[in-house]
Amino acid sequence: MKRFYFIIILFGLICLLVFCKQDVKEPKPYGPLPSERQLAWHDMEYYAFIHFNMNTFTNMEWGNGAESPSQFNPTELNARQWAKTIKEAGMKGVIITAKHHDGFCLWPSKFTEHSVKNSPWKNGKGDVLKDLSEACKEYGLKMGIYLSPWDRNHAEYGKPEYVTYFHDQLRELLTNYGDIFEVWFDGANGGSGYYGGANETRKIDNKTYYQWDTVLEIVRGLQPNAVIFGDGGPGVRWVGNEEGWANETNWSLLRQKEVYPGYQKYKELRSGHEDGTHWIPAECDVSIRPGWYYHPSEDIQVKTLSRLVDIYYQSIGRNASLLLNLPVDFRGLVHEKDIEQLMALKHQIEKDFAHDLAKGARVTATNIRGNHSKFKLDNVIDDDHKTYWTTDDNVTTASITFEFDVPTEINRVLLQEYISLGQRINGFDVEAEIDGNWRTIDTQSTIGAKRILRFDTIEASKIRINITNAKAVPTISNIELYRAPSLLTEPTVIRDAKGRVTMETVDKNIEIHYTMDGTNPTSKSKKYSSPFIVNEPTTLNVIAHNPENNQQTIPQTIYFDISKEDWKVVQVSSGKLDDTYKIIDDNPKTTWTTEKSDEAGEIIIDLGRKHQLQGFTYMPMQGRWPYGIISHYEFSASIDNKDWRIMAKGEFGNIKSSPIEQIIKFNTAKARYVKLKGIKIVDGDKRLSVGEIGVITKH
Ligand code: FUL
Repeated sequence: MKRFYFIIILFGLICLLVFCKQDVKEPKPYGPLPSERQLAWHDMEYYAFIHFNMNTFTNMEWGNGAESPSQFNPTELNARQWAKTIKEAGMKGVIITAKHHDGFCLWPSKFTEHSVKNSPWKNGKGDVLKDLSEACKEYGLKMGIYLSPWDRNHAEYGKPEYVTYFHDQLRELLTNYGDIFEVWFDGANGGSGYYGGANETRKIDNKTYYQWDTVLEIVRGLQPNAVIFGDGGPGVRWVGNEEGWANETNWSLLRQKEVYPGYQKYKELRSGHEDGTHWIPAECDVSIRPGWYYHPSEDIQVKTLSRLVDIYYQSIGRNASLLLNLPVDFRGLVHEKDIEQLMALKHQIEKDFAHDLAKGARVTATNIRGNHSKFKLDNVIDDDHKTYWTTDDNVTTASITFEFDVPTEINRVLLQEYISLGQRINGFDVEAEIDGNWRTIDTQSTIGAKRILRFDTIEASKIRINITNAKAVPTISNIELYRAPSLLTEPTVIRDAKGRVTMETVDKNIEIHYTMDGTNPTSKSKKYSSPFIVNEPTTLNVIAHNPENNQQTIPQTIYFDISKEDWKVVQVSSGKLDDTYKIIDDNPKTTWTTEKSDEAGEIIIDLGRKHQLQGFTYMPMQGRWPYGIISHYEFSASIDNKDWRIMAKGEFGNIKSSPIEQIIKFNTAKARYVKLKGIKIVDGDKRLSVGEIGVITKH
């Protein structure tokens, strides 16, 4: 009998369990939701922009439309090299400037003569879009197109005829090159241009002129899976800067009706609109160099690893995607320097996310929806982004705790909401139990598709994530915890005009070691701790060393000549005298320039005492738009500022393309005064500019 009751009770319990389980439903979706095509786009995360077009050959950022197709002539164009690079860098696709504002088309459009078909490249038989789409197929990349609405070449720009042309070209691009994942429309618009020879200014109404409804129909009809990028989407929105960052608070939502191409309050796009009416997530577009297009002078300005790492965390780590631009050069190749940095970034990110510590931890939560396995906590560590953890209805605050067997070092937390049901969380913090005490590590607002928090390494026995504010029950598909290694980058070594040498690394856990006797530095060499004085000619050999894993950078050799403490600029042919300290402040970033037309600008410096000179250095103006760079010089020396002897005269070869420090040696002479004269200035500019002047002494 007893056995009978037992079976009945057991049966009852099983029924109850089955009944309860069936009762646990998915939470209701909340707010605007992403479409299937947007969800596929979210998965892309990191993809390349390629700016390559007429501007590559004219050394411009914006051509005015009067360029001739004959100027487009890459010598080694190889789209497979682009695709291979992009794939190896860990990116999932590429968007190409099929047509930029100057109107030149990289494909042989049947609607214009202003295209590759009239260029010398492949005798007019080439098609860059075709080459790229084949290369993308080969390397498993998705392809997108940038088609500038503004066209400074087209004679009918501003009239309805141009809009027909724009739509026709869009159809052509969306028909002939396979699947397109994103169509990119730039906000820059209207203004001066060539316009078929009219050379005038034309204004259009950004909201109405291009007939965006028709554009949408064309894209949806021909490429239903493509998202449309614009200031206000409708598929993906601009992030409101071209520097590669979103705000920490970042909603994938916009009040769509308010935002149009060329939106004035574009800074709002960095956070989106919390009360947005549509799902329109942010994309961070940024170039690996200062410019979007290739300029040889920017070969020395490729973004550093630490800058790229910051960009990664401030875009992908802040609920946005990263569209990183590679300015393909005039050979038609991604430049070696850019590849080097791309791969450095890839390897660093791989190291940062090498070992997920959440996987080995015990996980508990304050609430699990219906205690049902469908919403179990394992879902946040199971690598399946389609499963998620969530809470009972009306429970919008909850905590998830990870407990380690032994205290564990952590400096990254990665979180993902299950966005198919909407973006819900608007407040969370991370706490750590350190030596038995709980400490708040970070307090933040939104999560979205992906959020990564970076913080100083802590050793914790538990990590707790508290959802403190959610618009509806939180749904979390993924949580990862990492201990990323310190970022090992070359140290920056600077000396100021007083001879004070300062060394710095981006990560404070990295050590700097150096020698001053010409030997190779190792981690056993003198460790840098605070600034020191170098007044006499000295060669420093420097490395950065990571004590965590014993890795170090390749030694850098830095030469400092006599310090400039006693120097004075005593005469300049024009320009402000009280600004002349910028010539000798040992800071190449500060620039001094002459003010007016100065046929042969010159600068006289008093070195304070006599030295045996055997050369001089000239650092041209740095920065994005330098001017006044000396191309032909004359350098003289004097004991008394009266009798002058010309020590060297000539040309700074290639200085326009490569504005780096120029080092000119001459026969030794004793002198206290030196004079640099600009005989010719780059581009025939009337002004003369100086980033820095130095001397090389004999010792
Ligand atoms: C801008 C354009 O004007 C730039 O030339 C570049 O194409 C960039 C991606 O978008 O607004």
